[in-house]
Amino acid sequence: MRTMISLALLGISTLGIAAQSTTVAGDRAKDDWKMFRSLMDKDNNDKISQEEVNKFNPMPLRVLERNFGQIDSNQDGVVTFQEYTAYVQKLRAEWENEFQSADTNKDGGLSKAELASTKPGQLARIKRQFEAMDTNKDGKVTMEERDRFAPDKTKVQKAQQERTKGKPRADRGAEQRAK
Ligand SMILES: [Ca+2]
Ligand SMILES: [Ca+2]
Ligand SMILES: [Ca+2]
Repeated sequence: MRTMISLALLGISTLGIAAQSTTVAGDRAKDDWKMFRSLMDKDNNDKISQEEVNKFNPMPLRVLERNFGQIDSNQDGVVTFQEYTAYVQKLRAEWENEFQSADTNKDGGLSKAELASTKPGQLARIKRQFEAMDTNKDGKVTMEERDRFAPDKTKVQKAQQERTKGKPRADRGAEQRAK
């Protein structure tokens, strides 16, 4: 009799856990879905296509997440559009300065030789994707070429997957941080 009761109790509690995890999963999925829809569902049809996922650029979100304190320039705990705009403009100005000081012969473009004499972390994307960015193949990347450049995300992701394949997780973290 006692065994039956405890079995019955066990049954109830297992059911309880199952029901709970279903609810948790359901809630999480609902939250995630809301986010996907607001960020990616461009044609607003309550479906997310592979193309919509590929087109989504998570970079601004990461910038906001990582630099919230800096972007919130008046330190009132909220970021406004004005604060965000000011931050993006500041970043751009810094980047343009970097570009211009790297352009030692002042011809408006960066050659491989000019890039080679900058610090490793500077203008990293141009260094990494020089050939693809130099669309007119004149051996230098201009600001305009860099601005127009939109990498094929699926190719970039594939390349990243190839590079991280078989590596232990710790290494991967280090690589991410080094970027
Ligand atoms: Ca603020
Ligand atoms: Ca130059
Ligand atoms: Ca060029």
